Amino acid sequence: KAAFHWDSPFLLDEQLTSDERAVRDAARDYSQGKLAPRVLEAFRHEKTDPAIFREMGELGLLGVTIPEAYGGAGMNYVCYGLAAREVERVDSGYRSMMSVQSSLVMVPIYEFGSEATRQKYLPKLASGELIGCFGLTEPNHGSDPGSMITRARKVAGGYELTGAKMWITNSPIADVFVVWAKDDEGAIRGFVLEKGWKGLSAPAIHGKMGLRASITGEIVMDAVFCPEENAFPDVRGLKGPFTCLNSARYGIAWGALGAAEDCFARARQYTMDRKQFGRPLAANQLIQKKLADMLTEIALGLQSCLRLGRMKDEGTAAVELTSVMKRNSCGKALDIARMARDMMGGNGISDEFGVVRHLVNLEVVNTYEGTHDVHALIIGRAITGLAAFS
Ligand code: TGC
Ligand code: FAD
Repeated sequence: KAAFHWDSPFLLDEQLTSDERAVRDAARDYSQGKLAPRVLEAFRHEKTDPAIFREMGELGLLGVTIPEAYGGAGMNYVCYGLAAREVERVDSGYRSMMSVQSSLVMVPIYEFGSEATRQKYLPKLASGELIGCFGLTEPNHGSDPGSMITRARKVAGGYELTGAKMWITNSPIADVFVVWAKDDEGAIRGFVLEKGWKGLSAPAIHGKMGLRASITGEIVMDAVFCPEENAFPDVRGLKGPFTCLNSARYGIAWGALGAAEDCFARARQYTMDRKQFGRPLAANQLIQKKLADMLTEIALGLQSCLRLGRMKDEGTAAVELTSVMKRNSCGKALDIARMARDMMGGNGISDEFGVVRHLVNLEVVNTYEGTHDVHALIIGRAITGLAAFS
């Protein structure tokens, strides 16, 4: 009789190559060894340690899918997903820092930048010497970025950018800003700005109740001059930013399940250890049902993420499939974190027990990169051919 493994029912390991397992192990060792010991203080005091970018860079965790010629790791999408899962097992904020740098800053520079722009920025972003951010959302345009009002006016030798971006991960500590704005013809274009350029500022947003280990801010542009060579030359329209989101949303699909796995493991251990009515909580049917539900959703979710990763690597993944997985992983992880919190009673409310931090983080993860409902509408449009956005 084959043995059942509650922590990996589909034997995920056996479906990975040795390279993929090595990336996963390196990301796990770093996350558990270096990130886990500092997350509680970082979260409590809303402290983002910029050194984390250099640490991740040294390990090759920034730009996992970017070719080695540009400083990336040149690995496949499965590796990227496995790394996101390990980092987010500790905290969604740390995965956020990694995925913005990798998918939302390095991917557009690699996909849309000129050769000179790639050479100038990618190696230093890969090493973590430079920190990047991605500005799409505006104060009045979140789910509907196509209505953005930030403008890039053509001037001699480049463009002048005016507008504001809101809720931007990494922006207060960023050196490089990938921002999206409409040109004189009304077409959305991408621009690479640098810290210190006249008219550019990035004030921090304080008081977040989730994702507190990851700094978030605004990007304020008051007639910022961007030279022609820092505008992406060819890409126009939402295809530009959405290409980056396809990669980041995929990483989130894996990452959110890493957070869910941590909640599941903690709830399992807690209910095995804690006794009420003279026996372990885990001996009760209601508790076992919750554990069974958690295991089932995590196992099915991880298996589907692996399949999506393989399809991305083969080039057969439709973008809507990423919406299916981003939405499923975030929604299910949020349910699992809530269940785990409940199973740990009063202790579950304490940040020292880990799960409530995942819970409030996952509220954010369920919202950014397209809300749970917006992804339902993307899937609904693919099913019916009818767009329900407006
Ligand atoms: P729609 O008509 O759907 O598309 C306009 C153009 O874009 C193309 N396109 C895509 N291209 C590549 N990949 C995709 N996934 C694409 N989806 C659409 C499409 O083909 C079309 O091209 P063209 O050439 O025909 O013009 O545009 P819409 O305005 O109707 O879209 C509506 C909707 C809801 C799908 C879209 O706006 C949306 O996804 N909204 C959600 C916004 C969002 O996800 N924002 C994320 C901001 S970044 C962030 O949150 C980072 S957090 C990071 C962290 O900390 O980890
Ligand atoms: P809204 O679009 O106003 O949505 C509010 C509610 O209305 C949601 O429930 C939504 O599902 C619903 N809704 C919207 N439209 C419809 C519709 N047509 N039908 C039915 N329901 C609808 N953005 C960046 O560009 N870069 C970043 O780095 C970044 N990092 C972030 C970090 C954090 C901590 C947070 C909180 C956000 C971040 N975001 C970032 C922004 C994020 O992508 C947006 O918050 C998200 O896209 C939702 O936009 P919104 O907040 O304006 O909500």
